[in-house]
Amino acid sequence: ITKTSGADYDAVVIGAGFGGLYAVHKLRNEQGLNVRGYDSASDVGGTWWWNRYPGALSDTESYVYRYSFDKELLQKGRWKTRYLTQPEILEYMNEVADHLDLRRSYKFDTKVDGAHYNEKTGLWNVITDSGETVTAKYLVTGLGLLSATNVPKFKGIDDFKGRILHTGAWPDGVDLSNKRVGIIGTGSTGVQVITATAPVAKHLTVFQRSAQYVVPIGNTPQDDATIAEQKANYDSIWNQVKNSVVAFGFEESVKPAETASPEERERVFEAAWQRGGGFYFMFGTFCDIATSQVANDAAADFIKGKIKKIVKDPKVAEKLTPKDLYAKRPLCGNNYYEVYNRDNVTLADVKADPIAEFTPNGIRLESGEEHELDIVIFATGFDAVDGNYVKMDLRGRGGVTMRDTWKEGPLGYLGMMEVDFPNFFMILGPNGPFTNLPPSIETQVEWIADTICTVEEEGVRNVEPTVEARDAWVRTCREIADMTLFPKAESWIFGANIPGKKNAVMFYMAGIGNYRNAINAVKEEGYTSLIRNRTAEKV
Ligand code: FAD
Ligand code: NA7
Repeated sequence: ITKTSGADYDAVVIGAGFGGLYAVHKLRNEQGLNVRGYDSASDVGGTWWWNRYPGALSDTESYVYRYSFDKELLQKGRWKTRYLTQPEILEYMNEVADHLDLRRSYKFDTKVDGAHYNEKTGLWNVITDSGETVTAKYLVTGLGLLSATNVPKFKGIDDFKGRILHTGAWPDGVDLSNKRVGIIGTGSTGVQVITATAPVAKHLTVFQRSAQYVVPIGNTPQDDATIAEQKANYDSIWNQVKNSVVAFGFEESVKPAETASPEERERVFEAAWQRGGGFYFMFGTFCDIATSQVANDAAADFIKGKIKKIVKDPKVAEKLTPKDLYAKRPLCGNNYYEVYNRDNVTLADVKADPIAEFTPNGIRLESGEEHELDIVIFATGFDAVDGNYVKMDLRGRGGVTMRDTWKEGPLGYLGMMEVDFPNFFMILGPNGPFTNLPPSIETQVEWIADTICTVEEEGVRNVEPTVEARDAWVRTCREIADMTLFPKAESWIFGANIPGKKNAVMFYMAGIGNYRNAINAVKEEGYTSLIRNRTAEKV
């Protein structure tokens, strides 16, 4: 790096999840930069440091929910089941941090309140809540796309005498046994925490606003022979993953359901139901479930049929049956619908009878029905993708704020850069790939590190995308999304879960293989879409 920049650090990295940790490794260990990392958490792990709720696990298969870049780490990997639980992932991330000696570059328990680009110095001023301000030439953000918690406001919440918890900020030492527990939310997190809580709580009341399509997770034990085979075949496994669509370690189907016979559809869906896995059910069965109404209806009808068979009380089964498309993040769970056959579980349909208020003893619905509760768990999700960016006081050229830049919805070039934010790189920023995330994170961090290396070699003072390139990328993401059914379902993928948030495309939905080709082309074409200034700017 040009040591003439005069900055305290060559790069500041925010976040110590999969993204931030790999960025610190690439920039510090491989490129020799002087790097400072921050995280508001007390240690490494990101998502897996914060989300300690009962039942928390990844639904990406264990052998591909990890970094691929380090063969030694891959061979050391330990797992017992098809999916990794939160404690196992956290342990893995600690192991990575030790193995690569990453912790010494971090300040934990430190939130970055803001970062301002100074055009005179060409540096970022990074302001933390510990009162420290540092300067850096590059700002790399791994703030997490499912990280800023969404805590809906309810009337009377301060009067509630019990305890309120959010799954995404779960404290240690919570005991749900023998308690009257309420869970608000039935997304991916809700499904996990509901199935884990029902067997231990005295009573569980689920407050469901949207009924969901949930297939079995199939978290089977993995025998040594399977694991040894996965480890022996990592080169071909990662090659497949990085050239696939959703990067989940299975071959996506190439067969359309539209033209399959009813018998074949039934056979394929039933096999997927027995196998388990939400992304597999949506993308491994047929190739058109996310794009064709006919195929989508077929998959949805199959799941609706299962609900009817599994849930004993027809009234409860009806409440659990979704009315909309099967076009949100695909969910899977451990005997999810069976939970509602338990005597200690009540389903409150809060779309039909909304939550009116919290009372000192629990939650009262608009009908007047009151549920007495000791603990209420908010499984209400996140202000996804841009949430942590607009929460920060992030200011680029001329003091322009990210909040303003994204007021009509988040933009972003290649999911990594933004106009008027020089020397600024996002990991999993808006309009990045919608996949199993570690391989996409690696792809982005490698591209960011390559870009920094190139511009440093060229003696560039600052780099940012052109408006044309950014707008074209955003347009491409919109066009691809519009080819799918996803924009027609209301979920966090398009910002629909946050009251007042503008509906916007936030992902590149053409898959990791195409994404890798697109960003590699930018590099191979000599970064013509990036403005690279070599001289001091006129201010
Ligand atoms: P994160 O892990 O979210 O890390 C971001 C970090 O940045 C956090 O530690 C946060 O404290 C820190 N931070 C943010 N803002 C600031 C600030 N201003 N100052 C200081 N620190 C800050 N993905 C999958 O691919 N498969 C799965 O099965 C899967 N399951 C999931 C289950 C749950 C419950 C959740 C919440 C997410 C899941 N995800 C899954 C998505 C998951 O977030 C990603 O896979 C991955 O962990 C993201 O890593 P990251 O480093 O980008 O962000
Ligand atoms: P999600 O998928 O956004 O789910 C949140 C749930 O909370 C969902 O069922 C919401 O209902 C419900 N919700 C949100 N606000 C309210 C209010 N005000 N009242 C009642 N119910 C509400 O978040 P998750 O954490 O489950 O999953 C997000 C991702 O993180 C997931 O992909 C995993 O990878 C981890 P709605 O559907 O909006 O009607």
